Parts: sequence; C-alpha cells; structure tokens
Amino acid sequence: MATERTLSIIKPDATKRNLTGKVVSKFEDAGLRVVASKRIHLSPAQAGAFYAEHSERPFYGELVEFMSSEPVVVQVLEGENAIAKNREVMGATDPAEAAEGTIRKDFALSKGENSVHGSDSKESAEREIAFFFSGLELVG
Ligand code: DAT
Ligand code: MG
Repeated sequence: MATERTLSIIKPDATKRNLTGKVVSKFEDAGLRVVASKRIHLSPAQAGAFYAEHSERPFYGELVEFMSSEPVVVQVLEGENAIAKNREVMGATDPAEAAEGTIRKDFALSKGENSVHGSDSKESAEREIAFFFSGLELVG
C-alpha cells in the first residue's frame, strides 16, 4: 500500500449544521491526516466546473445549486490507501444504503445532501486537488 492524497469536500448541509468538526474527527479516527484545508463559498460556475463529469445527469442542476448554496470546507487528506479509505469512511452515496458508523449514515440528509465528497480514483484525486490547491498549500 502506498501513501496517497485525496480531495474531500464537507458539503453545505454539513457546514450549515455545524458538523465540520465531527466530520473531520471521522477522517482523523480512520488514520487520515488533513494536510490542507480551507472554507470557501463556491459560485455556481465553480461548482459546475468541479462536477463537469456529471453535466449530462438529471440531477446536475440541483447538485450545482446545492454545492453553491452555503460554504464548503475543501481538504486534502493523506494516508495509506487514502482514496479508498476516505470512500469507506464516507459511506454509500445514498445514506439509506450507507454502512453503520460512516459519515453519510450518521449525518447525510438525502442522496443529494449527503455531507461529503471524496475523489473516486487516483486520476480524479490529482485533478480535484489541483482544482482547489496549489502545491504550496499542501503541508504534509
Ligand atoms: P459520490 O458523491 O458518492 O461519488 P456520484 O459521483 O455518483 O456520488 O454523484 C455525485 C453527487 O451527485 C452525489 O454525492 C450526490 C449527487 N447525486 C448523485 N446521484 C444523485 C441522485 N440520484 N439524486 C440526487 N443527487 C444525486
Ligand atoms: Mg463521485
């Protein structure tokens, strides 16, 4: 196993309900280290660009509107097998299908308002980290 970095977003439904600390604790308890973090309010254009791969999906408009509705916390998480580990800690997209103890099981409101984003592959992790952070902002 290799040390990896992955991009995480704590979504508007979670920042709005003051759950940032609880979500970060789940990452840290799983052995993931926060090596970069910032709170930002995405414009609809920025949220749309970040989720461009979903632009043909029926929920795209709703997703862009939601992601730009309130501030988010974007973070880079580092650790052994960080990409898969983060997906595990997040739980399934639909909280009704998420395993016990996962972030989405404990905090998500619905399939759309599901508290966290996490990169799904090495390629998307690289692209998504570069979308939000410069090399200087990554502090191992
Ligand atoms: P994930 O975030 O688990 O990687 P995804 O990449 O398939 O899931 O979709 C990106 C986001 O889009 C997801 O976190 C929430 C939203 N979404 C996905 N499917 C949806 C649906 N059927 N209805 C509403 N929102 C949806
Ligand atoms: Mg995804």
